[in-house]
Amino acid sequence: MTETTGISQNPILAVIAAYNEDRFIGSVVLKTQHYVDQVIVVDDGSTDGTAQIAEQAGAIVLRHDRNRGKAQALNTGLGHARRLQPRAVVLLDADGQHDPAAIPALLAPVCDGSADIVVGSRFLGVPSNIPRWRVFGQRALTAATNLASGMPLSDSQSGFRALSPKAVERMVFRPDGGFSIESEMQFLAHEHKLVIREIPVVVRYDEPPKRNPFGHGWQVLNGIITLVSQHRPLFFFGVPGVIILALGLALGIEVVNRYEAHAQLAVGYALISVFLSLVGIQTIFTGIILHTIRAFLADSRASWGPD
Ligand SMILES: Nc1nc2c(ncn2[C@@H]2O[C@H](COP(=O)(O)OP(=O)(O)OP(=O)(O)O)[C@@H](O)[C@H]2O)c(=O)[nH]1
Ligand SMILES: [Mg+2]
Repeated sequence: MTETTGISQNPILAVIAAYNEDRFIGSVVLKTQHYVDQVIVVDDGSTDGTAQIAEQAGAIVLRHDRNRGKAQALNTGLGHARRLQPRAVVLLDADGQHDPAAIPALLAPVCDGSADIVVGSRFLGVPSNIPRWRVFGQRALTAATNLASGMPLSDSQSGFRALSPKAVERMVFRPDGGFSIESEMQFLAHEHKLVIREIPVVVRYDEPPKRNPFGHGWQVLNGIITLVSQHRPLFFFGVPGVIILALGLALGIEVVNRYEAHAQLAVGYALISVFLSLVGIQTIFTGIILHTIRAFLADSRASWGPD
């Protein structure tokens, strides 16, 4: 038994980040409790009755004094979960879009040790009532995350997931990560060589979107760009560097061809060619240096940190 909760050792936990979800949180907690040992709700500075209702429904409620965003809410929730040494953690949304009845299927690969992260995918052949334009946005963000992280999934933006203890240990998000945390998980999984599997889930889209979807999409995309610059600097700097260098060299070849044809040096083109080539080389080297520093830091962390 763990002293803090009175629940059996290595419990299965659910962590739910909630912001002003008093219409749904009660039923989400009650339904989720059927499938896990304990539900943890992180109330992120809600101004409605979210915290009280979640507590009455039987959840452990952790409260932020003000709205800090989903990334910090999940850091708080997973931090608490870690102290309870769970054998698995389920993440789901507080607004009733995820069906808790899918939790056993989501947990199965984690509990049998075949996956560290199981993602409930909306795009594996089981249709949900998702508006088409939202599917387009979700697929675009998935394509960007897959390309940037180097780890392909059919649905990178699903918040319905199960995590193994190893994944729970590794999932510490950038505090300003906001709604790009699902993408960040993909980067962290790639970096820490975690095994990800997907299973099909059905989600409900009965309500209109709560936030401007374009603003939301832009925020996630911005997050992905920051993530790729931090997690994969060689890719982030190397690809544009090679393109700029190739442009510079192509222009250089053109300058040489013109000189051979007209015995006259195209000074302007020659200067642009040299400039582009230098910028390209500089950018590639920036990527190589940052990549090397990152690898060095990762090595020293690995030799000092847990496994
Ligand atoms: N901690 C925290 N959680 C939030 C915040 N905004 C939303 N959430 C929670 O994050 C989950 C997903 O947020 P939603 O607003 O439903 O995002 P979505 O599902 O992509 O968009 P919708 O289709 O509009 O529902 C829900 O459980 C929300 O309560 C926030 O500012 N902080
Ligand atoms: Mg939602």
